[in-house]
Amino acid sequence: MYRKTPFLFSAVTLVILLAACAVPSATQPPAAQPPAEQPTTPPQEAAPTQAPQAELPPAQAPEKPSTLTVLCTPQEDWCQAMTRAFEAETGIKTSYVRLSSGEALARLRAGKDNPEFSVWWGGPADTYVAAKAEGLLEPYISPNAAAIPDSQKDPEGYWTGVYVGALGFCSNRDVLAKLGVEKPDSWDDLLDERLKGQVAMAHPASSGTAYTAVWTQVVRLGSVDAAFDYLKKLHNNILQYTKSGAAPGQMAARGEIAVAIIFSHDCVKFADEGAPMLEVSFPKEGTGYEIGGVALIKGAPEPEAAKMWIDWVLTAKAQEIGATVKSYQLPTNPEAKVSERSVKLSEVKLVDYDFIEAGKSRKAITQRFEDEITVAPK
Ligand code: S7P
Repeated sequence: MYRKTPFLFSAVTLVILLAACAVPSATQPPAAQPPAEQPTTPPQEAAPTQAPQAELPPAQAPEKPSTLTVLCTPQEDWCQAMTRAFEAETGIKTSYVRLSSGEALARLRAGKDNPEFSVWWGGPADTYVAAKAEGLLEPYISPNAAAIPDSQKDPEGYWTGVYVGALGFCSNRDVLAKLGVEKPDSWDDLLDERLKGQVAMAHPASSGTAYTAVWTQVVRLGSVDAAFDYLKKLHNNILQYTKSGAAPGQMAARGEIAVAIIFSHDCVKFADEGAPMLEVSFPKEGTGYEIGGVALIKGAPEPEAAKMWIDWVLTAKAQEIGATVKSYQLPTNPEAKVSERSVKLSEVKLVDYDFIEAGKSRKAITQRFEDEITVAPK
């Protein structure tokens, strides 16, 4: 007995086990009896309580975005180079519409309930601040934003800085020589009577460049009223307020005016593109500067592609594309190579430009400019 009990026990156990294995699953016909290796089958196929597969949504990998529409504010050729490079790298069909900052803001406002763009790239940050306040942007903190200095991004992720540039005077040396006027190095130099009809800037309502010029007066002179007193005097010498910020630089290149108030990098671009008579100078009292932004648009029709764009434009590689089309803004990614044609900020006196204050005041100031300056007689 002592020797037979274990054998009997094992035999019974074996029979029970075999019987258990032989019981067909409630959902499987006997003919489909699983072979011995069946336990490695994914649980959803073996579980008898599983709902029939036909009732399940098909298991899908997240769909790769296929298109992206960028609202692009810098120069046309840079918009082209960036969208082409992004498309080549990601396979996402990428198109863009180029609009000046103020126009871009107006277009976002108009399309608030049905946005036509997914991401906005370029143009001074104060317009992004205004767009954030109007609820037109969606926060997105890209993992790549960690590389960008805190002073060049919104802490809540509504916009992130992609480049930096300084405002300057872009003079046509030949025209100045004919007028007998020295290259300007002060804001007051632009008030010289000999420069009547020889100065141009854009309109701050449409142009971020021009808004930077106007806010610079507010900062350096200490108040909005003082800024408008200066702008009224300057108005006497202004030939035209253009729509786009860089256009006065082209007027200077054509010899239509002596001095354009534009971002200095745009002047260098035009000089390198065939207008060597153009020369940059900076006002000794201090000048304004921009942080060009990028932002996800609220209600973006292509949010995943837009986030991929934001991640990408913050990389050093993407920020080095500008110089290939002679756009010499300073990259915000410290790893990106800086062109020797870029402005050296350490050599320029900058005013203490507060992008938040500038952005908040944008609407009131551009309206006042329209009411008091544009219509003023000369
Ligand atoms: O041309 C490049 C650039 O100067 O253009 C942007 C500019 O604000 C857009 O043009 P508007 O002045 O017409 O708005 C700048 O961000 C950028 O550096």
